[in-house]
Amino acid sequence: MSKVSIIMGSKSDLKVAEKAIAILDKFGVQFDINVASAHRTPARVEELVKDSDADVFIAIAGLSAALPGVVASFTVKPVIGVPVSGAVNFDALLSVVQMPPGIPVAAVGLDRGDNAAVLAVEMLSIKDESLVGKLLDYRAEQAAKVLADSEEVRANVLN
Ligand code: RP5
Repeated sequence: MSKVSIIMGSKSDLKVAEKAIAILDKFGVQFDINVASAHRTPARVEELVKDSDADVFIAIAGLSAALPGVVASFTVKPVIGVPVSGAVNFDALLSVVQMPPGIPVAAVGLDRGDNAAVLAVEMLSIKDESLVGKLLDYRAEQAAKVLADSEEVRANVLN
């Protein structure tokens, strides 16, 4: 049983998906992953979304990135859209963010598969208390890294 369904518009989006996978693995959250394109295989997208038992979808796409919005059209579960960077960048970003009223997609930044996964874990933590502690530990890890980085920079620059 998957808690999160990751759908990529193309195999070429895998590097961005891997950032999400690393976070989901870290939190021990089960996921499924597929390649399906809103433009090239729309029926497959519909099938994947309607057959899924996941609680949250992460849809990753570049260029005219219709995928997150199309995924959202087939479910009332939350959909997190990840725009993939390319030659233009605003194409995918605006395609994901500028959804019409009534069919929202929670957009993260360009290539931010990691943030999409953290947001998915935060959503799941509403019903799964065990994830709350893990999220707080993750925040503490990040704070410790900033402090360590500061000490390292000061040691290198001020001596
Ligand atoms: C989008 O077009 C995909 O999500 C990908 O980011 C981009 C390019 O796809 P490929 O030509 O690499 O398959 O649909």
